[in-house]
Amino acid sequence: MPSKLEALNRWVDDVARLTQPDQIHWCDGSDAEAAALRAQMLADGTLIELNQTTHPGCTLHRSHPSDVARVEHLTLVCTKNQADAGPNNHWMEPTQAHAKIDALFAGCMKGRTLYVIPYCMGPIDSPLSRCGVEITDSPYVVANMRIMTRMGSAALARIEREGNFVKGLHSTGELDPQRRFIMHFPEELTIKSYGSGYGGNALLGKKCHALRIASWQARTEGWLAEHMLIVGIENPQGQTHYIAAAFPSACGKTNLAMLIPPEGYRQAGWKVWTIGDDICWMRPGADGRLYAINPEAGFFGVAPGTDHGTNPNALASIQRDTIYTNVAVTADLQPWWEGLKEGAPVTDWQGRPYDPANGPAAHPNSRFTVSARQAPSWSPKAEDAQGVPISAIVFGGRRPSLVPLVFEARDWAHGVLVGAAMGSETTAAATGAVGVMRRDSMAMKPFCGYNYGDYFAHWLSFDKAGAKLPKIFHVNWFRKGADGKFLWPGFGENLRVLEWIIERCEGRAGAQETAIGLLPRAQDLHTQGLALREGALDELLAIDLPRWAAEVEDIGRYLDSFGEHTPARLHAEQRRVAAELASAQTPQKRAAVAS
Ligand code: O2Y
Ligand code: MN
Repeated sequence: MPSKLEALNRWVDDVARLTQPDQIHWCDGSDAEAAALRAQMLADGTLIELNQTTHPGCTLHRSHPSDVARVEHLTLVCTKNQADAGPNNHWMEPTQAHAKIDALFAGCMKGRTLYVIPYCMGPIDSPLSRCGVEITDSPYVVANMRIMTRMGSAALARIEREGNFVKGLHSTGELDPQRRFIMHFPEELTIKSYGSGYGGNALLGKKCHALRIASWQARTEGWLAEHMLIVGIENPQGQTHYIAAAFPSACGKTNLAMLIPPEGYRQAGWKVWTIGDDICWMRPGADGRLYAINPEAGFFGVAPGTDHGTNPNALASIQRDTIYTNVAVTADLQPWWEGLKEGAPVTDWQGRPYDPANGPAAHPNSRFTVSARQAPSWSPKAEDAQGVPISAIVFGGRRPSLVPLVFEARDWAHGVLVGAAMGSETTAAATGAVGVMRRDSMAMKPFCGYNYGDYFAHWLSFDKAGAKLPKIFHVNWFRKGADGKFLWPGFGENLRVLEWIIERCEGRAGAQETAIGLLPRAQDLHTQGLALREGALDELLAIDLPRWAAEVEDIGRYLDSFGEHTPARLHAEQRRVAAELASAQTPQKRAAVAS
């Protein structure tokens, strides 16, 4: 038997009996195995070799045109009681769900190889890490999982030692959108995914395990599994603060995780260290602080928009040994996407001669898969078994109006309310309805594996005797002026906001107490050398009290939507902020405080 763990062998046997593969391959994660799989995929057209002079080791995969993104309406959380999944999840009763998806799996691997991928989410020797095994019939998934996780023999050894693992069963099936499901059974620590070969639907270590299943495990075991980047900010004195930040998908998490300091900051000695760009697991340490690991080992980043100007570190990372998915290519087979200044597309993401009449050359959700170690900003602390101590948690969304550039929550419970209320206003491109508020609590709406009300209660439970919790902040890089233009330049300049956040954590920066939280005054932010428009900073730091009162009322209705699962403490916090806003609308001015 390939494994010393009887339960694992039994599960592989059961799956093989159901899916009937021609052969079974246990992945060891070796270079030889990766080379053989690559050769096989180049031979059968699953991968296309890109220009090996400009992009050594890089390949391109074109997914089925109907299989290009996560599919939230087909993503289910299957708990015995529907209330445990909550109104934030699509739900199916587990017995019915197993029957439905097992019927799809029956015989689906005939003529194919069944790959067994043992993997570890997080450093292989970390007590914060958790293991899983993905069974798949896709060699492309194997190649991606090798980059995105610690995969192979070392993971198998840990699984055999611990005796438990998350089970993930995946088949690309016929890639028919009518026969596609991504099902989660958190009570059984099991995932079943059928009919998609793409990203979050197929690389089961990522969203399915590290967020949906892990959030459930985290609640049971007293930790947090979050949709957050982790970044280290080193000041000129050589002290590094680690920040965990949650933004909804496609709001620039990878850019912030790999931020390049503005020239003046670079010269002064500021450095930015990337720990992770998408997922963060946090747990209280013996000293009461929260310690975080990035459970992933690579980046599955959005290609369009990545360039020297927006994310030079990402661009530098993906010049070699990268799997590209659904990008366009130039005449000399270099990868290309919208926003890349150099080169021009001749073949689009579907392999057709590029014609602007067919839409963008690269699919808007086209991706690169690359080892995190290839980022020039990659932090060696990302391998630390105990994780990094988190000084600040930052929430943010796309809020063209109302929400200031940055504010600090007055305490943990207020911070949980701020995270619960976060979200984005829709743009015309997304839905057709402009300016509609879509709340996405802690950026976990598509990823929380249980009832959001219970999740808020879990967050609140960290505030207990002995805890030395991070401060919580909210940022908004997307505020627009009356002319519809962004008021804040964003990208590297965001470090100025992070500097204030860090100095607040150190007790060094000033702030003004307001009804919605603590805001920097203009003089508290370092804006030297920044070409802001006249009045922009005042607008970025202003609070429109009547509109905020309406916002907080809306937050109250949102909390009500989770019924009795929403903790009373959070309702009380919402009422406290509403009352503060009501009293702030009287003429008395609130005192400005310096820390
Ligand atoms: O569409 C997909 O399958 C990828 S989704 C994704 C990938 C990397 C990081 N974040 C996300 C996300 O949707 O949040
Ligand atoms: Mn994400």
